[in-house]
Amino acid sequence: MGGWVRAICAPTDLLLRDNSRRQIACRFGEKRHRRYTFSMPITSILKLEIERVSILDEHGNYDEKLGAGLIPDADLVKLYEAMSSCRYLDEVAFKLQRSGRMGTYPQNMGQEATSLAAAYVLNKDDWLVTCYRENCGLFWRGIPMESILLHWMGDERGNAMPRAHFATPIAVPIGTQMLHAAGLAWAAKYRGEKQISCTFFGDGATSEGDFHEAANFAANLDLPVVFCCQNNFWAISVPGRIQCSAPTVAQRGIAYGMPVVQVDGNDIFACAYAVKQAAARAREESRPTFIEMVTYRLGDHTTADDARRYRDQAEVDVWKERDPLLRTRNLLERKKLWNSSKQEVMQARIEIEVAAAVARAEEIVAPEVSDVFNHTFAELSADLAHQRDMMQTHSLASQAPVAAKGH
Ligand SMILES: Cc1ncc(C[n+]2csc(CCOP(=O)(O)OP(=O)(O)O)c2C)c(N)n1
Ligand SMILES: [Mg+2]
Repeated sequence: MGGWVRAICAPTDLLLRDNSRRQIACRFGEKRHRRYTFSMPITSILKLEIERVSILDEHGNYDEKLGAGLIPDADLVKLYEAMSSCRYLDEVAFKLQRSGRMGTYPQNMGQEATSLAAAYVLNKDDWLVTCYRENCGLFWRGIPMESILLHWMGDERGNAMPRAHFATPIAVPIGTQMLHAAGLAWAAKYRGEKQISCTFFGDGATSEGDFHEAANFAANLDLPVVFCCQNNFWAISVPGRIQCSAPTVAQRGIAYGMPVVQVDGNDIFACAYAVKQAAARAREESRPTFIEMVTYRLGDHTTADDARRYRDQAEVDVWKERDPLLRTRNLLERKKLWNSSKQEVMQARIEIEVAAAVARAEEIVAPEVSDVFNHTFAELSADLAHQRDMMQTHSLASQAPVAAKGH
C-alpha cells in the first residue's frame, strides 16, 4: 500500500507523521509532495511454550536432579503398594460386575499414578475433587475401599465421603466437579484460609462448558485451584483428535490465562513434581494451574464398553509397556528396595484387604426407603412428611391428606 502526502512545514524543522506513522523531516515553508510507502510490520504479540516434565520414563531412565527430594525411598515403596492394591481392586470390581454383584464400573487401570501423586503431595485438608478414575488418590486420602464399591453398587452411602478426608463424591456427570473445585477454592480464599482445591477430569471433559466456566472463574478471580486433566486420548470411543483440534490439551489452560504444564502421567515423580509446584503457586500466589497428565486407560471405558471395537490392540500394547506400576517396580528393584518375595507378601495382604472391603460393601444393612426423605432436608415440610408416611402404608386412603401449605 502507498500514496502521496502533501506536507507544508512549520517554522522549525519538524517531523510530520504520515498515516503509517513514518516520520518525514522537512524545512520551514517547504512544500513537498512525497511519495511514501506504508510500512506496517506484522508483529508477534504472543509466543507460547509448554514445558513437558518426565522424571522416570518407561525405559527406566531417572532424572536424579528433578527427582531430588521429591519422593523418599520409604514413601516410594508405600506408593507402589497403594497402586498395586488399587489395581487389584480394579480386577475384583470387574469380576463383581460380570457376576452381577455390582453395577457398571470404570476401571482405573493404567492411570493410578496421577491422582496418587496429587494426594501424596497435597495437604490432607486440601480439597480433592475427582471424577471416577481416581480411586488411588482417594484411598491414599483414607476413603475406605467399600465406599467406592458401594457407589458402583448403586448405594448412595458410598458417596458420603467422611468430612475429615476433604474429598467430594465421585462425579459421573462429566465436568461438573471442576466448578465445585473452583467454588471450594473461592470459599477458602474468601475465608482467608490457605486451603486449595485440586480437581481431576478427563480430556473429553475439557470440551464441556463446565470446564470453560471453571477455568475462567479460577483465572479471573485468582483462585487456588489445581486443574489436573488426565489425557488418556479417548472419551469413551471418541479419540482426542476429533474433540480437540489443538496439539495439546494444556493450551486450553493458556487460553484462560493460567500457567500450564504437560507431564508424563504414568510417571509418579513427574505428576508429584507438577502438582507440588502448582500447589505452591495456589497457596502462595492464589493462582490456578492447568496440568495435562498424559496417560492411558488400559481397560475398557467402563464395564458397559468394549474398547476392542474402536481401538487397536497395538496401541494398548504400547501403553502396557508404559504402565506406571511396572516402571515404579523396576526402579524399586534397581534400588534393591523390592523383590519377588516382597511382591508375593504384598499380594497376599492386598487380596485379604480387598476381600474384606467387598464383604463390608455386600453385607451393609440395606437402607430404609424413608431415608430418601430423612436425609434431603434439615426439616421436612408437612406435605413431604405426609408423603413419607403414606409411602409406609399400603393404602393411599389410610391417612387423610394434609392440607398443602403455600401452594
Ligand atoms: C454431562 C455428561 N455427558 C455425557 C456423559 C457420558 N460420558 C460418560 S464418560 C464420557 C467420556 C468422558 O471422557 P473423558 O473426559 O476423556 O474421561 P475418561 O473417561 O476418558 O477418563 C461420557 C461422554 C456423562 N457422563 N455426563
Ligand atoms: Mg479421556
